[in-house]
Amino acid sequence: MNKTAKIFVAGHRGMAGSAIVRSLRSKGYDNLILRTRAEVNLLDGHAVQAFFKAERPEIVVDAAARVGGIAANFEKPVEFLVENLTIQNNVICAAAETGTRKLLFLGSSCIYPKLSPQPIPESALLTGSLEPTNDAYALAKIAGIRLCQAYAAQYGKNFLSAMPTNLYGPNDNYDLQSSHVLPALIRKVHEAKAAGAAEIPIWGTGNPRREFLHSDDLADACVFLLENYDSPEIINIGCGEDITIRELAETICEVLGYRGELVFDPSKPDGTPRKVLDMQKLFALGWRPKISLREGIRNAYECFLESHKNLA
Ligand code: GFB
Repeated sequence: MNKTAKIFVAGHRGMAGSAIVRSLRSKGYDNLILRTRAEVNLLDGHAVQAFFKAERPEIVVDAAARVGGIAANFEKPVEFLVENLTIQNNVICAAAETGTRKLLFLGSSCIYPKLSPQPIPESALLTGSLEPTNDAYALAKIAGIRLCQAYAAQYGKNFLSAMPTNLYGPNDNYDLQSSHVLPALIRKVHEAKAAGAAEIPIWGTGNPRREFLHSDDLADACVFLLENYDSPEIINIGCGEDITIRELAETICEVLGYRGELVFDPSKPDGTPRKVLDMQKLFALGWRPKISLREGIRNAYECFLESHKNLA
């Protein structure tokens, strides 16, 4: 990929998009086109088409999506389905119509069936029923994958789709109702420690297993794919290692220096029992993650403190 290529990163203010922008810049890609929602609302098809016609980006990374944790997905399936279908249709179709040379669409590990073989190979897609707590989001992402593959098959477009595992990092969402587990637990542990509380509540049984990847590793993998991968076949992005939610909570308590008790609430949903990606395909191409979970949690906590210092 040419260092002067004109690259549009959709969703550049989100956790994944902002990490991809940092990674592109650090690798010498400076011709980035970035637009806030106020400048180009990706839900507005006319605005998106006008933007693509005016700018004609050579490369597009679609990291724009409505995202959220298990509760947000479960409570707002309409928004997760409609907004994600709309944004991705607008971006992918406009890119195709205005001559974008290569497009990377970000999916999610939740596209795979609830009871997939573990670790989950790319071939598990559409082989079984989805996890009900996030099937709206998963179905939208599956439609995005299929749209990229259809453009590749019908019009020869170099549109690829990558499936990131559960992500965390700078610019994460720390709202306790809508966030994912890792930022939620950072916040809960921080607040319990500050208040001298004896315990913290954890949703579910603590038994589900999840894989966690720092957004800077995700971004590094995305740039690697832009530079080295040209196939409509989906490809996983993870670290290939998982832990239980209980182990995650214990690790966060250790890193933040909190010694209270973990109190599990089984009335809250566990979601899918296990989700760890099979990383053979991307690892065989020569990519590896660099950030350990402890190091990543330390970094995420520093970012949390920085962004919440005015609230303290
Ligand atoms: O990260 P999370 O919200 O989503 O929850 P998923 C993972 C696990 O952590 C579940 C438990 O078993 C939760 O019950 N958990 C424990 C908590 N305490 C908490 C808490 O305070 N907050 C949250 N949020 N969870 C998401 C999908 O599934 O995976 C998204 O909903 C997306 O669509 C993402 O695909 C990658 O890992 O279950």
